[in-house]
Amino acid sequence: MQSNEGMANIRLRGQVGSKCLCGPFVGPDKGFYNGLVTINSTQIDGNQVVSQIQAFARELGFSQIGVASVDLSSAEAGLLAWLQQGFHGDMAYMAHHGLKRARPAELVPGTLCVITARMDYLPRTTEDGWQAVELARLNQPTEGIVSVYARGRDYHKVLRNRLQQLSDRIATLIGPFGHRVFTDSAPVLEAELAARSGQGWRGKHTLLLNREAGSLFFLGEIYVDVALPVTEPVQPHCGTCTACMDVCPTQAIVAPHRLDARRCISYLTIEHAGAIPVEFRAPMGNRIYGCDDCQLVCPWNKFAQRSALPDFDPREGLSGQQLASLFEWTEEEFLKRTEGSPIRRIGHARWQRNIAVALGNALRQGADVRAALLRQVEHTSALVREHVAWALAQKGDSK
Ligand code: B12
Ligand code: SF4
Ligand code: SF4
Repeated sequence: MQSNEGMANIRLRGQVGSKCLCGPFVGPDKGFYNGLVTINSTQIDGNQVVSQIQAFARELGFSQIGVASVDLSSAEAGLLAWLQQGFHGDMAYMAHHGLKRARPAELVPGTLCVITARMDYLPRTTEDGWQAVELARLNQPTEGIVSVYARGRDYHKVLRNRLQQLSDRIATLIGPFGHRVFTDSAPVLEAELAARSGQGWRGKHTLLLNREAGSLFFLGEIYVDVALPVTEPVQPHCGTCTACMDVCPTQAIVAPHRLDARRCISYLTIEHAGAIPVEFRAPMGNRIYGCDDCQLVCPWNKFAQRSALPDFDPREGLSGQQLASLFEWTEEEFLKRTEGSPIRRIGHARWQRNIAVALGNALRQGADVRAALLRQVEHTSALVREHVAWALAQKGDSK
């Protein structure tokens, strides 16, 4: 999925003399002793504060709240190994901040703990048996598949806004406190923080998984300068299952909990800016933005919960659409239709690059899509032209 981090880096590069990505908190002094949070010389029961935060969070559409400590030192070696193997590909932002990603108190000095939040995104109108419906789409070569998370409003906007509202409500409870909200917007090990605070366990596909909610939820955090009592992690429940690893079309899950992003269709269609390596074009099938396969086959996703918010309702034109008609969108139409959607970030050329690959795959399966491709052979983007040429070279039965 496309992270906001790249964009945040660009914005923050202009900060003169700032060594830290985010400035330190400005807020009153706080301490924590025997479950009591001391704020402005008043002692409050930390557990009660956390329960109250849970209640606020539910009203705002979040599904669960946790509290993690800032000690992620045991994750540092794995993070470094992942980077050293080059698994991040050209997501330079993943390497930029080194170990700050695993050190919340270095990213935001003064952080004493992290409030973690998760928000379900399965659209409200989703029918039972949706996993089978989504898997069946993969066998409709002329249909373009946008992954479920990206069919509605951009989650960065939804979560950031609601995490800020949550912070404001916490302030009404405990008074002013230092905080920063994040959702995929800064060097933060989100899944790791969520796992440590009991939001679920890390599946073999690396995503966070919950017994009552599967994995179709987003994560967000509030770094705070109040030492709240941490919430306990849960046991993993993958057992001997390897369904996600077995189904992955590009073998991106190279070992349990190890993802080589360079092979992942989500990375290739969203994060990667250049040409899609030829070896991955056929396995992409008709996936044109992100990929859900490892989640669709996960047995725990039969417990995935519908979102409490209308924001993730699918927009017209982003599911059940024919590739040929999506390929016709002009840049203007693309910008109009993807306003407020995460898809907008990849831009029109990458969108068309992805669709061209899917059309080539459809052509190979005998679909009559040659005319749609021929209309774009003179495309102004060299990137799109090359993918169109590849697509037309796929052998099919159509004339
Ligand atoms: C970069 C990124 C991607 C990349 C890489 C994904 C990855 N697994 O690393 C790409 C573009 C492929 C991607 C895809 C997707 N993403 Co994404 N992504 C992120 C991002 C920005 C950072 C993840 C990260 O830190 N990776 C770095 C590795 C090192 O971290 P790690 O997996 O935790 O690894 C730990 C261990 O497994 C071990 N380890 C890992 N590799 C190795 C290798 C070796 C050799 C060793 C020894 C150890 C080791 O060490 C690490 C530390 O303990 C997060 C947001 C955030 N800031 O956290 C969202 C995030 C993880 N993505 C999210 C989503 C929804 C997706 C997609 C489902 C979107 C889609 N439908 O297309 C897919 C799912 C693909 C998948 N199976 O993971 C959600 C996940 C929510 C959830 N329920 O868990 C997040 C949390 C965003 C959010 N705020 O909601 N994503
Ligand atoms: S998102 Fe798709 S390509 Fe990436 S690991 Fe999961 S199944 Fe594989
Ligand atoms: S598919 Fe199986 S192995 Fe993969 S995350 Fe789900 S339960 Fe775990």
